[in-house]
Amino acid sequence: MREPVLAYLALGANLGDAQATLLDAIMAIAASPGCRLRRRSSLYRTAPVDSAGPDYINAVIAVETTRTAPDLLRLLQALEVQAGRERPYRNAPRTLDLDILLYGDARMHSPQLELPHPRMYTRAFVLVPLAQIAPDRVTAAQLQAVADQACTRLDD
Ligand code: A4P
Ligand code: MG
Repeated sequence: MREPVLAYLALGANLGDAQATLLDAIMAIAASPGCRLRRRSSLYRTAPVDSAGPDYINAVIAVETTRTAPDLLRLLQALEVQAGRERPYRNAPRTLDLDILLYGDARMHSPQLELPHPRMYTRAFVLVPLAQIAPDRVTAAQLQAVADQACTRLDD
């Protein structure tokens, strides 16, 4: 049995009932073999960054997992497909996007998987919910750098 690793996952959606889709996805991840949900942020309403369409709903969760990082990504991609995800073009509006932000302290640089997620530090929709559940993983300066991006915490 592999040692469990603490991974941080980002969830985003801006088509359909985005809030319900995110909550369903969190439950599906929590129920998946080799995954244990440790923390979940609030849901946030966020303005699209480098993307079009309606506002997004975003959240971040911490998952303790015995899956390898590539295997965790395969699970997330299967859940995206189940939620009706289509990929007409990069950054297209989507019913569900699931990204791995951090996998322990792992660093990986393949086209299939980059860790830490290469764009996480430029995005309030990632940093604000991540700071809520893991304040030690985000600095005040990093939050300050994205303070101009609209990111509103929803009651939940
Ligand atoms: N990939 C590489 N590294 C990773 C990783 N750490 N986690 C590869 C997940 N996937 C990773 O992803 C494209 C490829 O990235 C995959 O084949 C995977 O092997 P994708 O999900 O098919 O396509 P995408 O979502 O268009 O690209 P990506 O890179 O996920 O987009 P971003 O950069 O995450 O941006 N604005 C707001 N407010 N909220 C959002 O959630 N999301 C995006 C997507 C843009 N603007 C947004 C939001
Ligand atoms: Mg993605």
